[in-house]
Amino acid sequence: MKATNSIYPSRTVAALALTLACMGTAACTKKAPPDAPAATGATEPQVSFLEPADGATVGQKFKVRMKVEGFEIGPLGDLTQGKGHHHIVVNGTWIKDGEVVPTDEKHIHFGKGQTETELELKPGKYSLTLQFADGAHRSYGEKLSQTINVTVQ
Ligand SMILES: [Cu+2]
Repeated sequence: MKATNSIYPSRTVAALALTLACMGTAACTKKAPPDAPAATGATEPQVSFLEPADGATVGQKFKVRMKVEGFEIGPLGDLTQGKGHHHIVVNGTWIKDGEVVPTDEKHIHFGKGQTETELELKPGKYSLTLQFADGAHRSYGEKLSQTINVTVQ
């Protein structure tokens, strides 16, 4: 015997259908799980801009946040391999492994171990390169760099 549904008022059936539809929608729009941690052992050392995002449009004064993974922030003069400090290169490029990062308007050193700063730039398009280098400002090369582009308004 079947058709026991017929004993329910049609409104209940409609409500049930709606519930199922909602569940379906919820399942479809469910956010992807956050990035799983790297499953392959040790993380490759790397640097990255936490802020601004690549391609971002920012004001003439904007905050920059820098991150290093696998290497440590160290004081100037500490030449331990794997330690160093951040640099930002404005409209330049990463510095070859072992070369000293210049000190000029385009190359900003964060020798106090800063991981945050505020930049002030005139309106225009810029590339910003984050470059990690040791306690004597000797670059750790391209692998410890990241370049992003921003538009300053
Ligand atoms: Cu430096």
